[in-house]
Amino acid sequence: MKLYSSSFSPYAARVRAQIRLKNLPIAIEPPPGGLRTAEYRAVNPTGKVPALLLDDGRVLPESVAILEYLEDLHVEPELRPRDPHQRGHMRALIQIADHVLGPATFPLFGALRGAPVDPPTARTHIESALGQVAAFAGDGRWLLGDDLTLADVVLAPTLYYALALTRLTGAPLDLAAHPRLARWWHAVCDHPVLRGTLDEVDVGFRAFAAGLGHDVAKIDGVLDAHAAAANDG
Ligand SMILES: N[C@@H](CCC(=O)N[C@@H](CS)C(=O)NCC(=O)O)C(=O)O
Repeated sequence: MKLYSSSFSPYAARVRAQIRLKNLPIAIEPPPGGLRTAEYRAVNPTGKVPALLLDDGRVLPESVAILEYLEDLHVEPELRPRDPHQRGHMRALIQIADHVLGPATFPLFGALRGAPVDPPTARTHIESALGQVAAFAGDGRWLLGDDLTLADVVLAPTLYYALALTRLTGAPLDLAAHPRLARWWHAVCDHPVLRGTLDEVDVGFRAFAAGLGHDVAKIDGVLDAHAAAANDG
């Protein structure tokens, strides 16, 4: 099997983290021909990353579908709670990541390219999305308790972007205002696999933002949990 991935993609990062957590023999490669190319679309018609190429040549797109597929195929270590309610809860957090928090960050990608976006307004939407995540987070080290689940794997790169984009566009998110999530971010940044994967995202995103002329020093410390509170610098 092969995972087509880009370092900066929060969607691809989820699957890379899962592959490493489960120690799966899946090669991680850039999309053949590059994103949006005819060559890659011939392999994966969505043209997006991630996509999983199976050994028989079939392709599975969409990060959450890939995460669930790999969980079904390789159960250990389990990244889905066994309790049906907890499992539903995990999926609800994933939906919030993809349909609420992620989309709240999208305007700030536009802002990086000069679109007329008001960063404080975007930050308000992000804050509200984080409120939803915090409201559904349980007690314990991870979002659903003491065990790491796909909810953590999915939300970690999304929160990275919420922190990095708000800093870069001049309306930094103050994670200290969300103590439950600040505590969780500590756990994420301390976890070797999650941290290593987020470091890749960080390197890729910095290169992208620097290419657009942004001062990427503003992102320094995002992955140092103790410093992830607002940084006006
Ligand atoms: N819903 C998809 C989203 C994937 C996605 O948007 N990937 C971006 C990179 S972050 C991409 O490949 N964009 C290329 C394009 O839109 O052409 C998933 O969860 O896998």
